[in-house]
Amino acid sequence: MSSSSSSSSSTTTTTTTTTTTNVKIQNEYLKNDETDYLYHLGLDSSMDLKSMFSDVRFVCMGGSASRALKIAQRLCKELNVFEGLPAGLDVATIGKTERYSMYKVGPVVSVNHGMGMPSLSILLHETTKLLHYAGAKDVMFIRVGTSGGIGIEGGTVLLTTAALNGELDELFTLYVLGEKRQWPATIDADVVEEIRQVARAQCPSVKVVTGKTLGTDCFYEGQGRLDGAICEYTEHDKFAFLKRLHALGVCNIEMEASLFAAFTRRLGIRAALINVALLNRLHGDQVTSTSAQLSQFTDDAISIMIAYINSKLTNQG
Ligand code: R2B
Ligand code: URA
Repeated sequence: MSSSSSSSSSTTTTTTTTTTTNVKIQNEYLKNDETDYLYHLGLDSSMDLKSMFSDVRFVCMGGSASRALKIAQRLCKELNVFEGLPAGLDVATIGKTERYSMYKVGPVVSVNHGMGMPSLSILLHETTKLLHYAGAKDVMFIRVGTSGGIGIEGGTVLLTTAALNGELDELFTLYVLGEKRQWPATIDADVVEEIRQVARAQCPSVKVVTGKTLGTDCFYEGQGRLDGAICEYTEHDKFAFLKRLHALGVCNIEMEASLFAAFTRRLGIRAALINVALLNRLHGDQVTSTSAQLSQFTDDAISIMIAYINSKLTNQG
């Protein structure tokens, strides 16, 4: 784990990208003229997706619909390239909201992905196809979420460098056609460093660290908690597991990182994971912070994300 917090230097990385890259898909079957229904989003490829989404440069993803709304509302006020909505108006969802709530503020989409990788997977596939059909270029996906820290206190923001699966490998595992498939689940080190520098300069009061993340399919047993409805291991086993994770450089546990890192990597989409810890799992399992504290924790992670987006949009035009 490396750490940067408060007071120090205020250098902001500026990287200029000169080439443009379309959002790619890897599926020969979709290269025909039939309409592709993005069922869970309530959108389809026969719509004028180009006029709606071709300018998208960032997709912000968080678990809950209320976080997607909060991010959209903050983007309206804080995004350098967006002049805000006329007084009295609020942001509105796009498509249907049964499963996901999507908003667009200038070149930034904010959408929730639900809890866990199955829900995130649907969103990643459909959002990627949406942006592909729309002809969007140089798009970056950012997950801003919550997690349980390992050796870091509640309120600390972790920038993930690599995500581990249940076997503690830096891989995402998925069973496809009855076979186990695995892909690397790392995050581009340059992206991590860029965000760390922006955070240090723009959000100096937030404690920010970099490290690995364990992505699990279960909040309770999968994360070694002692407070689930079922627990078939001992407290000793739990701490041996957390210490093993810590020794591997894992600083937090959540439920989406491995898929997020691997999916974006497979399609060459720039990606970042900005997760705030809600608690230090070495001290307990229950999330006991007040709602005001929890809200501040996520606000801080969102502030870092928006500062980073602003730095990129300002530097690259
Ligand atoms: C973090 O928080 C959620 C579980 O409470 C899950 O989506 C995650 O990754
Ligand atoms: N989200 C998780 O997945 N785990 C935690 O401990 C806290 C939030």
